[in-house]
Amino acid sequence: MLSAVTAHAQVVPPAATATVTPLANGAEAHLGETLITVVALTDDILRVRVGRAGHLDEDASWAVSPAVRAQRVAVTATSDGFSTSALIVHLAADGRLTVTNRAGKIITADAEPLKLDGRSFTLKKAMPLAEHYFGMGDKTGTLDRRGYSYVDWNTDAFGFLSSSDPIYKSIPFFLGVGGDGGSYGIFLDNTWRTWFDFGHREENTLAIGGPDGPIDYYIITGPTTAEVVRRYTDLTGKAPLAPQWSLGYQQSRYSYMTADEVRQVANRLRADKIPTDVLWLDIDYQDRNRPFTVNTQSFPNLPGLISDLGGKGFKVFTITDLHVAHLPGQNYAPYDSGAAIDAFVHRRDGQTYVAPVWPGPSVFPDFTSAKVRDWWGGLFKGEVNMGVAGAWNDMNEPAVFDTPTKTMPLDTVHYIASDDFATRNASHAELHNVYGMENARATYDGLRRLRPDERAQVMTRASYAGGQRYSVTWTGDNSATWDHLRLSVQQIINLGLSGFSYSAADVSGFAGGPSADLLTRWFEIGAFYPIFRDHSAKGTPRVEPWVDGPVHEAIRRHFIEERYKLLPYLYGLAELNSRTGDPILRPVFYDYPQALTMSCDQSMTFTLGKSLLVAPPPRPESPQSYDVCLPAGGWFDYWTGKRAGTPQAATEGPIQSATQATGGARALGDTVSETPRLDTLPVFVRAGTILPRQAVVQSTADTPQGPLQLDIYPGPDCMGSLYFDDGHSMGFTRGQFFRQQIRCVTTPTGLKVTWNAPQGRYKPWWHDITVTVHGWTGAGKVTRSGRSLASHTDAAAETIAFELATAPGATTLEILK
Ligand code: NBV
Repeated sequence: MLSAVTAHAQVVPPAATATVTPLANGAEAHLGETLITVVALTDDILRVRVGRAGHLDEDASWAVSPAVRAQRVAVTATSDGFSTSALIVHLAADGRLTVTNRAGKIITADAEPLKLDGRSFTLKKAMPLAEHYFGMGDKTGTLDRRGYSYVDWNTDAFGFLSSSDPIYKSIPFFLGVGGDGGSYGIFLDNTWRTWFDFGHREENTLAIGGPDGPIDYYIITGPTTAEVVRRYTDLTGKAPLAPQWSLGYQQSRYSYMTADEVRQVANRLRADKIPTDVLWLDIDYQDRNRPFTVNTQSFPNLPGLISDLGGKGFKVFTITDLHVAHLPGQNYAPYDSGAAIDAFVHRRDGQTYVAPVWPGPSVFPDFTSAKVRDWWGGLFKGEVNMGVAGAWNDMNEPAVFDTPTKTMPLDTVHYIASDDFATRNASHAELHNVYGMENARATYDGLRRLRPDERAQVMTRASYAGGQRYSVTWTGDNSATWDHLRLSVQQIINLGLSGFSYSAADVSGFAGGPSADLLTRWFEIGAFYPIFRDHSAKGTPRVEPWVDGPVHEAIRRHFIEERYKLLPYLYGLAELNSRTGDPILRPVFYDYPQALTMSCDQSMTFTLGKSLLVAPPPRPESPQSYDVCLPAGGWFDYWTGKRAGTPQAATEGPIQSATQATGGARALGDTVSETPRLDTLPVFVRAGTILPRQAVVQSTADTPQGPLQLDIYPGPDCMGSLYFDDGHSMGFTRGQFFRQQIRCVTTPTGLKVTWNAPQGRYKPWWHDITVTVHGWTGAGKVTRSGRSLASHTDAAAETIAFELATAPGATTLEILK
């Protein structure tokens, strides 16, 4: 039976039988009027395009650059398709597509032939029982998308629930994980209102469709999940390396209403020794909510304020919404200069589209025109001159007041003059979902042009696939509930798998007011978010770290400080992300595929990089004990530095077996039982980690006092990397960085630690290094090139520690029993 979504769909005329024709880099099939082409961009990435009336739609994209789309790899033709070195592609007589690996295991297969009805389309894919689905950006629901359906339509979703859909972003990309052929992803590059149904309406059928737009999708194969995410970001772009200060703690409020209030908050943060890097100014710093203005009554000297704050180590982010106040003839430069170049979106009758948002009647820049983006980016000159560090683009779904659809009419006319699109008018129905991304792109490019040697950062609310090239994001107007705290972790994990490595959720919840316990727990978990920002709505109780008294403040400070200690590790992850696309915050199965089949409730568990596993209570409001399944290989407790659990093979008792063996030192993972306490959060370190940390600073503007700390947790594949640069300029692109790999191997006599020669020309802040080896019992002796180094063991802590007075070049140390 046809589901409701596809009730009007018709099967492509049954008389048609495909003839498969080889192409230089793929194959094509003609089915009556329909043309299906499959080409191999690489051995692991296929692009599938369907032409409805014998020819393909325009080959253009907001997400995938022309150079990437032009990539091709040689293929071998077969009777019904082709093969690459990794994949075999079959096109059946009815046009159904099946992709297998070279061993013949199915990666993804059409369950039914494509259905077309006019411009609308439905693709149905097989949905093996073992497969689970992730990605799709900030979508709500659960971590796993199986059993849910979603619509991609960027929506201002104030007060959204964990079942609301659609919300702010449209990232039409998902991963299938757990199937026979390995992990894969499908990215539908269609900006119209599309939908994805993961077996919700029709059991075990994955259906994808839309009313219009190109049928143009990429099959990205792994077989590992990490390879799929890396390849998805090869297609849609890597996030630029963030400034280091953006990894610090950030304090925001809608709104700090006056300069004095901002100073008070800043002073209290410093007085209470709450490390903080960024303060945010929301819409009330502006004159009557007009973008690119300042309310000089309440902020009489904004540049002076920013400079004073800078002196105390704070950066300032200001909000600049896209809606320009409609103020013709009133000397409002953003309107006048925009009108002069016809920069605003039009109504169907050719008039400028005017609609109410924060400033009152407003006009909307046509961000799909390169000329308009340039103009918009140039408007940030004032902010840059004031010393603003980053820009916040809100409301860019775009949100419009007083209309039931919350956005502009679908027939509003945008202008496309950009990238390799044909220059043309286009409806809002086509461009709605990319509007926010192009707004952020205009802002980002503007900031980069205005300050060419500084890294730029833009925080956007709405976006599309590839938006990570221009912006970081947050999950919008969440609420101060335990449910939202839970949801935030799942959203940030899925955003990371969807290219957005840098995301935040408002710590405290935007709407409502958290209990003291909820706020404290949110600080603890937020301290491990990629972007850590406390933000709350007007009219709600205040939620700065101190609001519930000294006991709560001390716990919150402790976690904020811990984040600052971890900055060398976090910044290393940011740098890795900029090259590979590996998310900073990941689902456990990203690096440990066995986690997918573990018995514990893993819905709140995540890893930061491969080495740290953070395991909040799966029901964060509940005092009940819970189990944490640690992947095989061995783990240490981050807080005590001691081994966590015991190998199941070695002992019974409180430790239960986890999953199937995967080889390695500890074939079976441990299960650790945790009893929630408000002042603690279980965090584990992978055995085989060399973790760099630093002394606490009050902001990244301060130089950490003391040595670089390296904690070695011996285990399989033991390694760590050091990455340092100046944290803010583009110097790292010209060799101004410091990179060093360190490895360790357990030997019969102890441990061998090898430093590779460092790369790059940057001199980091540290001179000496304190090395602490964990899991060390008994006496020990450290030697470097045959000479002994002073060391001390701590039997209670099970460590041996020593100092290196000078940063080692290529060198090997031995720590002997
Ligand atoms: O600019 C005000 C708020 C902002 O604080 C929030 O983070 C955004 O998501 N903004 C929405 C507009 C009004 C929300 C009620």
